Amino acid sequence: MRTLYQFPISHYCEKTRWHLDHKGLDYRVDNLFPGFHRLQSKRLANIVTLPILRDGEQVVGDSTAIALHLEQRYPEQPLLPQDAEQRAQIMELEERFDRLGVHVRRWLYGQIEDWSTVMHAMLKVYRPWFGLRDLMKPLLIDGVKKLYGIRPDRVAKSREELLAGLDLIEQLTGGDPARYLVGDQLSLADVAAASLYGPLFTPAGTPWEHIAGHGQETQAFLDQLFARPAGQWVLRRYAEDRQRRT
Ligand SMILES: N[C@@H](CCC(=O)N[C@@H](CS)C(=O)NCC(=O)O)C(=O)O
Repeated sequence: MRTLYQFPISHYCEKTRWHLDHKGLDYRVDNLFPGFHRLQSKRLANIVTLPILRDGEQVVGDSTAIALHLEQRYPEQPLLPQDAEQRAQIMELEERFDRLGVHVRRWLYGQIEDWSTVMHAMLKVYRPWFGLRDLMKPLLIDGVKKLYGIRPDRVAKSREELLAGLDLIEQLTGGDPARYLVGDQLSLADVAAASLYGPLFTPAGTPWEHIAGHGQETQAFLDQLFARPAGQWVLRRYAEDRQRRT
């Protein structure tokens, strides 16, 4: 049996769920409590971040390493083509979008004015533990801000970076939301780009759907991003290529 150790709203965990679902693999999720998760993640894979996948005897941490593990162990429904040149390009993009995921996260957290819906989405899967879960909220908000470097200068830099990532999607697809980033099939590059940019576009059925703690100015900016071919591309990947477990 497979177990995905995750946080529901993490876009890196979403990337791994997408990989697993694409290959039609069964798994159970174990939602670790943010902060305390490190005790378990260290023990499981000697890392501090999630996702981590237990696949039978094997434990693999980091969404890219998990993706490669799944490609190797379950070659059906490949997300990496045979062609060596395309594979190299896809892996380069996969890693590039992984780095951009950090900027998407920092910029978005930097826009939050009302943390209630974020905290609700983050913590609703855990038991209330006699009110302890809710008492943790202020600590978690503070922890998130420190951990992800939510400072005005860094948030502003992340905005530039995330825009450069959207430019890259448009450049690679020629501005056509129907096209894939490399070749004519869904690959690890598309899954990385779509899942890691997903929180900006809140596709239906994702954990980000009902999160809305930002102000009007941010919404106006997001509306511009929605209208761009890259925004439509993310939504299209979700609509057409994101198979979900039933
Ligand atoms: N490169 C890692 C990044 C994963 C990551 O940043 N996960 C975040 C959640 S979005 C995390 O676990 N943060 C908790 C922490 O750092 O303590 C991957 O691809 O798996």
